[in-house]
Amino acid sequence: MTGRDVPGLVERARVGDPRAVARLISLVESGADALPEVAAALAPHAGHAEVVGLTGSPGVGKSTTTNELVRAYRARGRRVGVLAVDPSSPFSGGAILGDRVRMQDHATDPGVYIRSMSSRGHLGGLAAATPQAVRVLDGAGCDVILVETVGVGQAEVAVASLADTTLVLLAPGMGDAIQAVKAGILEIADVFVVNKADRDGADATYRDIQGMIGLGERAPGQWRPQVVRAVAARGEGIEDVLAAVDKHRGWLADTGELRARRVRRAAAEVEAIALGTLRERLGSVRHGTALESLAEKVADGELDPYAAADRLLAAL
Ligand SMILES: Nc1nc2c(ncn2[C@@H]2O[C@H](COP(=O)(O)OP(=O)(O)O)[C@@H](O)[C@H]2O)c(=O)[nH]1
Ligand SMILES: [Mg+2]
Repeated sequence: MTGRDVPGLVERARVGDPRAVARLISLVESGADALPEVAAALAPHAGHAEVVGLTGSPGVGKSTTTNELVRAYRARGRRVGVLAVDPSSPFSGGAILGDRVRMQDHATDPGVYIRSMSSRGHLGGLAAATPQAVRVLDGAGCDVILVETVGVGQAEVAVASLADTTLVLLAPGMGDAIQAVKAGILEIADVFVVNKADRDGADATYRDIQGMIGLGERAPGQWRPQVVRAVAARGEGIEDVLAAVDKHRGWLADTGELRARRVRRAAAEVEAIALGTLRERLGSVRHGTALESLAEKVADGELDPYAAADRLLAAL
């Protein structure tokens, strides 16, 4: 492709040029052909940022909390990146537009980089683009990267596998505590934030979730999810959220779990890339002869499918 000076873009991003950061994220969003080059240029600069995921039902207060966390981290002098990921939205409207407006608080702060990502226009899908976008922000010198995902099920799990620390937001009266357990969210949450604590029922939600955590079995030395109350709309409880995140961070570092998580994450990423490549190659075989002729043999009972698969892989 012409005019794509990836190493140059990475150099500019590293000194805080927001246009270079934007360009790099666009490159990783736009698809597979640019990804290897960008990833290679970023690799020496990765691994510095603390990645914090925020997830929970729509309307629970993720963006409001993210906005307040940005403010709090900036007050500590840290550079912050925000990725607002909305896998449910094929268009960039609705919630994401609202997020953009809210995030205008930080629009002129050079220490903050904010990007919304929807599922629109991702060849490799959000699941492939988001970790690369995190790498871009990491390489660009962000100390903290907040990843907000509107989540039900899969998306939440995806955020958890991306983040060092995962915050799950709940709000009173949404039956969230119960839903959380059903959806397996208890396993991914490092910190629960009972937001909208100004509303009736917040204490009950707090008690519910504490009760659920109490029921969970935990080996000695394992992390016990923290539960924090907040009124994000008024900036209340944000210091407590930060304290819980820091505590988790300390635990990650002390136990070696930070590296273990990152290795697991990298393994999943490498595996996904390898499988994608493999699928592409198999696809190209399909139009040729190898898969087709093997398939004919299997269909005619001349070969069993396992032997055929072995032959197919050997031919690659
Ligand atoms: N009462 C109350 N409303 C809140 C609180 N935090 C956020 N909200 C409101 O809840 C709505 C949804 O918040 P938003 O941050 O966009 O939720 P998201 O969809 O999870 O990102 C907005 O109208 C917020 O102003 C809170 O602590 N208390
Ligand atoms: Mg939001």
